[in-house]
Amino acid sequence: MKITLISPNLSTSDRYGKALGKVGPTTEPLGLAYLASAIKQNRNDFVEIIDSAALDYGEKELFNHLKKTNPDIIGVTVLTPMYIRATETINVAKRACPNAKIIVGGAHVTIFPKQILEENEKIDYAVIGEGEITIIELLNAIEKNKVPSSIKGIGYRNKKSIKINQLREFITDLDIIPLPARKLLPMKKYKPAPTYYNKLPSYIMLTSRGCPYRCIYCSKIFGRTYRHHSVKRIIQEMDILINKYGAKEIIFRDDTFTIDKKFVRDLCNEIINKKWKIKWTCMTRVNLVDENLLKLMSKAGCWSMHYGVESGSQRLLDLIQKDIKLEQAFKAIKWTKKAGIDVKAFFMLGLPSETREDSLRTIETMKECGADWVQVTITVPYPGTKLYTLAMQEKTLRSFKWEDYQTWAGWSDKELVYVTKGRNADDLKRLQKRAMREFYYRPKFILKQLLNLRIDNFQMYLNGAWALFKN
Ligand code: B12
Ligand code: SF4
Repeated sequence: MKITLISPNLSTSDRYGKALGKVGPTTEPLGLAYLASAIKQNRNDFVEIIDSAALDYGEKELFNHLKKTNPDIIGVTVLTPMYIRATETINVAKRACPNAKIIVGGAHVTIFPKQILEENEKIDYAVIGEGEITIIELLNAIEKNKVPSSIKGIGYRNKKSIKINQLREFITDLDIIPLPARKLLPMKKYKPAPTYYNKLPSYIMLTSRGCPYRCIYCSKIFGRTYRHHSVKRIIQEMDILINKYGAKEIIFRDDTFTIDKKFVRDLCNEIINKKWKIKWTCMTRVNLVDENLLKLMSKAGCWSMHYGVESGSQRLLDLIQKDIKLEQAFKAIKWTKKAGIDVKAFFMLGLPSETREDSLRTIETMKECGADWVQVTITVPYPGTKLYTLAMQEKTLRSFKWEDYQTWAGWSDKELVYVTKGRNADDLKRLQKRAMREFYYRPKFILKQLLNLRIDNFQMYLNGAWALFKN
């Protein structure tokens, strides 16, 4: 069969507004690359990936492309804010290839499999959760014209009714999944956000899936059980990124990179043994690092760590079940800096019951915590999270238009999806900009960046500074 997997074109200006959109990231849709390699390993199909955002495909380009390939199966990945773009993509796909079967998957489908099938008759199958095993079983069934009633982890139409099958267990041994098929992606087109890299090419990679923590705003589509690849397999993937794609940097996009410290130590030691010049960054929690681990990570090439600090109010940290203390955050940032690693801290404004004073406290904490970079987003209750349930109960959700579910609304003309009681949307939007300006326009910050300035990062800083200035 011929299979085309598509990531819809939700552009950076759609996501971050016009000014910030210019420096927004275009990164690899790894989920589709994992699916493609699983299909290639198990079946003799032709598989291609269209990353519409990276290729900047409009409807015309997508239509012409699909008309030419004429696939039997079209798979579309869907995150919540790209739902409308995914619907447009499916409409174009059906116009170009009326007989193709449409399969959808991704976070939004995992949360709403039934609704999606109800809302869009053009969709034949919804894949729930991890897709690598499910897609093979589903393709086998489609090829044999069988009703997929016994395939775990799918939703489908049976005559006039919609069936949601039993859920599939998460994959325990991640190494059984083949390496993602990056050769099907336009690798030269990818560029992370400015604060995620120093040198290009910089590519994303995952070492694990799942997170045992319970933050109420998080869509944990890969469950609570943490699973990681073997060090051998990770080194093999890094080797490909470095030697085949010329990566100068790697961004480990795991939800929580240092859950298993022994594993991270083993990985760092192996990277050091390799004597690679590769630099890398990762994301983790402030309660999951210590001084020795950070020193080793620095020695292995880690140049930047990203921590979710979220709020300057301990009351709010407890309320969102972040399970960290503010002092822990300050300590972790201090240790990280001491180990020679830059820190980027994530903060949220507009948490449930957050007062204006709390917001201002968060902005002060941003400046006091010692981070080199910060990211300040406005709270969005994504469906499937505890926060979404809470907002539904409180009746504080203001929009069910999924395209509004963006955390950078302060930078665009988008409506805020959620405003906690007693707060005002315009004020929250203003505070999001003010937070960034107050942090990045400090003389201390500017001086440090001027001292760090090199030809290869000059443009990056210029773009970032211009985006802030214009707003
Ligand atoms: C890297 C990343 C990004 C990158 C983009 C990556 C990309 N190009 O896809 C950047 C930084 C740009 C990004 C941005 C955003 N992200 Co993000 N991101 C991630 C992250 C950390 C990893 C994604 C990944 O590669 N996963 C690994 C692969 C294997 O998983 P996957 O893509 O889900 O694919 C698997 C299955 O879902 C399924 N599947 C997926 N698609 C399909 C399609 C078919 C046909 C089939 C059969 C199966 C299938 O099979 C795949 C293999 O198992 C995830 C968290 C996570 N752990 O997944 C969050 C996550 C996906 N992001 C999230 C969010 C909220 C956002 C933003 C909206 C945030 C914002 N600023 O507003 C934006 C939206 C961007 C957009 N394009 O719409 C949420 C999604 C919630 C939701 N309801 O949609 C997640 C789950 C984080 C979280 N824990 O809450 N993100
Ligand atoms: S926000 Fe991070 S630490 Fe919290 S549950 Fe989600 S992945 Fe885990």
